[in-house]
Amino acid sequence: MPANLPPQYFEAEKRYRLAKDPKDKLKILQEMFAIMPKHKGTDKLQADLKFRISKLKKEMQQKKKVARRGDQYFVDKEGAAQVVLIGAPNVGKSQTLASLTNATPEVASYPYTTLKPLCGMIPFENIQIQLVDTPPISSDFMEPWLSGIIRNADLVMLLVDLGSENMMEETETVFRRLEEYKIQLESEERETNPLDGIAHKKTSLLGNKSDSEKSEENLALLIDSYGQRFPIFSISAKEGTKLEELKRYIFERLEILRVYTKTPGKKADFEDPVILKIGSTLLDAAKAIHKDFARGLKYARIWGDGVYDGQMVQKDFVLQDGHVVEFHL
Ligand SMILES: Nc1nc2c(ncn2[C@@H]2O[C@H](COP(=O)(O)OP(=O)(O)O)[C@@H](O)[C@H]2O)c(=O)[nH]1
Ligand SMILES: [Mg+2]
Repeated sequence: MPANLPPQYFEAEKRYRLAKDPKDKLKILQEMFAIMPKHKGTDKLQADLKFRISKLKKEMQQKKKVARRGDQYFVDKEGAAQVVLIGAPNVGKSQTLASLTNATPEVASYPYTTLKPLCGMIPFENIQIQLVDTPPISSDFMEPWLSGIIRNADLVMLLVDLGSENMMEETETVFRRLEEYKIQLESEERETNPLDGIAHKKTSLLGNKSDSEKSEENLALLIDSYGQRFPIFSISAKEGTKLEELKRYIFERLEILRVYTKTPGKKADFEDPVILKIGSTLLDAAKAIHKDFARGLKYARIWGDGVYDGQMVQKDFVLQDGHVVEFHL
């Protein structure tokens, strides 16, 4: 069946090609979709337009998340938590972002390919975790704004090249550099002491390139040198080794839990969990949803691990991952 597109469609398409601003482009695509007659003959075209609209929307979102103010970059948090990838040049930060998310950073064998932060979302079960790729840290240079990004992250993954001849030196340089910016990488997050201003950031070491020749020897050395101070995980971002395990590992390191809300007499909404820190109470959950909710909260009924179905609990009840909560105000 021929598509039989009206002349306005072609006119819009022409404007689309000339448009520069993504916002204008999006509007015109939506217009084209509205103008187009919807029948069998345009099935393919409809699907194509829908795809272009959603792709453009995604691109626009991605742009907005990384904001630039002067010579500073900021990355707005999105999803359940924000994880930042840092490390020496060429350790595979960009490859790791590319392998874990739908982002398409430049991956190259020469250093300093990545000049600004770039983020993607790691899909894990029913949630998305934000992953941020960053420019390298070396003895020659570190982008000063990178310290702000690290301070703001929920978890730091310090990448180490298990194939490198200079693995230890490269890694030590990162620690030293960050100390100059008053950032101390540690296994657990601690409050910044206002007296010294040092940020203590929760960090895991991530040995990459486990496929390379030196990797076994280097991993042993890494564990020997840092195993007491940091949890260590190893992958091959390029070969895709241990990536699924890494996603779960990151989720567990984040120490977050998911609770689902329901209204009386209805089923729970398992699509859109409320994300809370481990140890959060019923009152914390109510606050996370809405402050009025927290104010009016009387009790809740809970379903899930460690409780009997519909058990009545009070504000100080400590929630667990997977709990279904029915608030009563
Ligand atoms: N053998 C191997 N090479 C890798 C792996 N991950 C990245 N690379 C290579 O290491 C180089 C640097 O990667 P890139 O992601 O750009 O590093 P970045 O500078 O840390 O962002 C590229 O040539 C990649 O192909 C891996 O798991 N195994
Ligand atoms: Mg890079």
